[in-house]
Amino acid sequence: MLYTENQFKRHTITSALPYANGPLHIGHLAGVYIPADIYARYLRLCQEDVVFIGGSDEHGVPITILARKEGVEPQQIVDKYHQIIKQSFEDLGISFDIYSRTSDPVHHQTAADFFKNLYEKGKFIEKTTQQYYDEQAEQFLADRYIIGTCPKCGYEQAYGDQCEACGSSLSPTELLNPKSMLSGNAPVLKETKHWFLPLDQYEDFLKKWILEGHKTDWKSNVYGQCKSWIDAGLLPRAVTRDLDWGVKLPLPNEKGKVLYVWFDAPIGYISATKIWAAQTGKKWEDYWKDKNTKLVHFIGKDNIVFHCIIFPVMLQADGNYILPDNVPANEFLNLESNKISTSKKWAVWLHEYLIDFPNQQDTLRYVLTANAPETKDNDFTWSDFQAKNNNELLAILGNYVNRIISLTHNYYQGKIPAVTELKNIDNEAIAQIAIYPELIGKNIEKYHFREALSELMNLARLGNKYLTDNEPWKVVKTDPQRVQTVMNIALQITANLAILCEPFLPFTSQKLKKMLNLGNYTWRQAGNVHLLKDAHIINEAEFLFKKIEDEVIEKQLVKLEEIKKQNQLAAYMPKPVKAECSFDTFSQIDIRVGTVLACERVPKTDKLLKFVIDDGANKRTIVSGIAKSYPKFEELVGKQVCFIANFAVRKLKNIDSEGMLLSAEDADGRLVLITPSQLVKNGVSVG
Ligand code: B3M
Ligand code: ZN
Repeated sequence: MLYTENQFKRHTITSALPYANGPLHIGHLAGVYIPADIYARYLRLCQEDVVFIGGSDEHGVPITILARKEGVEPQQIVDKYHQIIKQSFEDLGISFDIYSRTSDPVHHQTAADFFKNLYEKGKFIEKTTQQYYDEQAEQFLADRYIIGTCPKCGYEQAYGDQCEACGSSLSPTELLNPKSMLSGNAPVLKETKHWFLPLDQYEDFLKKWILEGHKTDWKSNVYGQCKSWIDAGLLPRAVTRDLDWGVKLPLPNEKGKVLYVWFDAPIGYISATKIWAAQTGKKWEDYWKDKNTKLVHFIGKDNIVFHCIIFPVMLQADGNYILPDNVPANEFLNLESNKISTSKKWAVWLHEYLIDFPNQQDTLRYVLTANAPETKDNDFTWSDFQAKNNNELLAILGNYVNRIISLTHNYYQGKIPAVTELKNIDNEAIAQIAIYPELIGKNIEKYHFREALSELMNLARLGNKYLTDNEPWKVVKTDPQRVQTVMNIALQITANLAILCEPFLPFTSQKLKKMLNLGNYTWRQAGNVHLLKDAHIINEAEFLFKKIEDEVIEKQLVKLEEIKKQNQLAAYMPKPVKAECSFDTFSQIDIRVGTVLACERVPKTDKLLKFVIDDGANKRTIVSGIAKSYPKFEELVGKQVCFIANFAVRKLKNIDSEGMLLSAEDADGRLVLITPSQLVKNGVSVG
């Protein structure tokens, strides 16, 4: 039973099917999967009938492009990443009822049948159009096979189906200066037939269903994006492609065509439900065709158009399906103030996190919920991760539990002491405890997971304050009867935390229940001080969280620095060559070779080094701004360097600098001194 009005008999919860062409990262988790899991776990604790659907999206051009790059078949790519993704979801406690995959034959059949049904109802527009074709690769160019300049924002790496910079949904023929991703050539236009979903014919339906029907209950970021799509006017959308990887088009005589990945992928939710229902003896239609079912899609903001416009139009065109009741899409999570990017490897990968932070799944769940980009993009930093673990989870929840369990063993050999007499302070605490199930539950039901989590932590703060205000460790000497009451209530608060933290921190909930020897309770059974009976025996304390030390965080930051450097090098483009200059002009500059005799930092500067150079005739001093590139500058002594010998003397930090060392600026901004490839006489000219 829920706190908000709920006329539904059951819940179908879906979470975006990640492309099986790479591992999961924290952006996926914060944006989609942790909120979805909190919601599903909570509904189950409220004894609702729930199916929570996940799966790998195994079609689409990103996968075939990667397969081509690695010289393997697409199936090998999806087999590899489906397994990695599935396992890492399990390891993080994402509690899907099924984690399926769209290369499954049941999905191919379901998607083909879905298309065929709409086709036979005449719901598609059949059009022969001009499509971009790569004559060298002998392939039509759909979606990510073609890049060009976005007509909306000018981004030069826009894909044929979507511009990642401005989020616009595009069709390949809209791109400016299109180029094939296969051969790099400019493509030619060639005739081909495709089937279009006439979104324009559903504008009135969408206006009524979304703009009127979901004006107040859908998140403003979702509603706003839908409104701008609909107001801009919807166009028919091709739902087939000239590709060979995907769900084959179920029409006779139409070879070499598949369903567009964004047509088949959402049907993956339905096929996964079919598979699950067959495994559990349920009827899948109850979860997709019964108006008593509440359908909620958890996605990131880049998937809004597909889940709020295109898929609902498909369901509406079929006529037998329910429509999503809500699509609480999150915005994006950034990493250390930069956009998370799989291609740039700028991410914290879930499978790597689980190795670097063993048994600390709940720390990641906690931080990504507390920082979730629920209404605007947000930032993940390793320092905040450490602070939330040490100053919140460990300090507020972990230490409280450890203290109360240890005191119970010290004072009562692990037995729950009976309450003796209740004072005002106790009744106030009891009244407070009673409100938390509803306070947290209502926030979860409104998809306000950050708020819900902070209320959970307020219950832990209540426990800490109750304990500190009553100081049982002091009072026990003089009034052991009083301490019995205090300890009982503090333990009951711990039992409430064990139940109410489960949606957010399932691993912690399990440990708490084990320590308290507590069975499984429903959500509604929390909110009171009778969960632990008198004389009930609890187990020994175990640590819920461990302190994260600075060096652990430093290691992660070094890892990111390395990635940043690799990206800078990969993205490096040499500056354009300067305007032409004559040999005479060049020959006025006198470049020589010399040996470094001494090198030291210039005091009170962080960039300057003072060199003494043997220039073959004399010793000369040169000041150079390369200190940051040569932290171990003393190693330069004895090295030969090239320098401009006939610059006028310049006073730098009160030092006469007689020339300029030649250096090259690397892609990451590091200055590298230019030296002769072999030992030469000091003073020789460089020409
Ligand atoms: N794989 C896109 C994405 O991962 C797509 C989601 C499909 S949900 C049906 O953002
Ligand atoms: Zn754009």
